Amino acid sequence: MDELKFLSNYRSFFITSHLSPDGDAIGSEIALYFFLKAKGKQAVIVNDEPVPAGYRFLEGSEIIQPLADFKRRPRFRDSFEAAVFLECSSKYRAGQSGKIAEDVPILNIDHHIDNSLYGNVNLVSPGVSACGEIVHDVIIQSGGKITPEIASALYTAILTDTSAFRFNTNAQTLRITADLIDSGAEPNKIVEGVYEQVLFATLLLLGKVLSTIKQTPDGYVVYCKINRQMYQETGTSECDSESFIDYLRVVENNRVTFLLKELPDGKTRVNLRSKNAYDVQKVAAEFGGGGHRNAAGCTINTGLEESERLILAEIKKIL
Ligand SMILES: [Mn+2]
Repeated sequence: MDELKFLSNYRSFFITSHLSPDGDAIGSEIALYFFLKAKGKQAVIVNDEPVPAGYRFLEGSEIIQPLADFKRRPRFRDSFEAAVFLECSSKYRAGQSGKIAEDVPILNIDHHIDNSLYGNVNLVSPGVSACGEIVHDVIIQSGGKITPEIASALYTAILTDTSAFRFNTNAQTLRITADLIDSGAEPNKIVEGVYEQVLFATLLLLGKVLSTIKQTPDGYVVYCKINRQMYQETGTSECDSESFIDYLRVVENNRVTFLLKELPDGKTRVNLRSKNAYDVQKVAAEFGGGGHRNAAGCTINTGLEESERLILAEIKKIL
């Protein structure tokens, strides 16, 4: 198998993932890192941004270097022979960290349906719940051992990408998850680490955001907006609102939910979720974004109000 050959052939690896890293990005990176180290390889994990607070409880999260730190190393460009991009549908998703690894052979491991197959080796499985599932399979197929640290990292990846096993979950997802528990992942500890360390200020922000909730007259579309003032008033930032979309998904009879976030440059970030066959990836793609059928995102070059109008018009086409 090409990906196994890739990981055996080179001695030193640059591991990275997408901007605004989530649990799948961080968990997959850490698991791959420990696996490569156990094989006697050199590896670094470099992301543009620091590890979000919710994943710092994971063993191995301290290894992840912000790009600025990595660049301070002497001859940092010569410190790796190959790169592994995790969870990046295009190499641009990895931001500046991805640029550093452009000239070395790339292994692209992902589960996004719109992956552009930019790697020298591409391991893309759109059907699986999380990139962490693919990393799990790679480790098993290489005869590697799932240590407790790897198990915890992969459990976190799958837990978060399925919103705690609420969607994208099938029997194989749960079989892998069961294996991870057998290998030392502690579900209670991980749930507490990921979901139950919410800052008080984040709930203050949630209160403001939920007060903007709207639905279309047919009830099919439910959405909220976040403006810059809400962050300022509560002392929070974008990353604190990551899970807010999940609160909208529970509204009865909804087909599509979205969250509009005003960015510092006045553009609007849109997080989209949908039920069943309603394909929000198509909606996101209209604005140059991407993702999966039931979870996607894009950035629109206008303010909140105009973006609301534009996105509602596109959603109408898929209902
Ligand atoms: Mn993912």
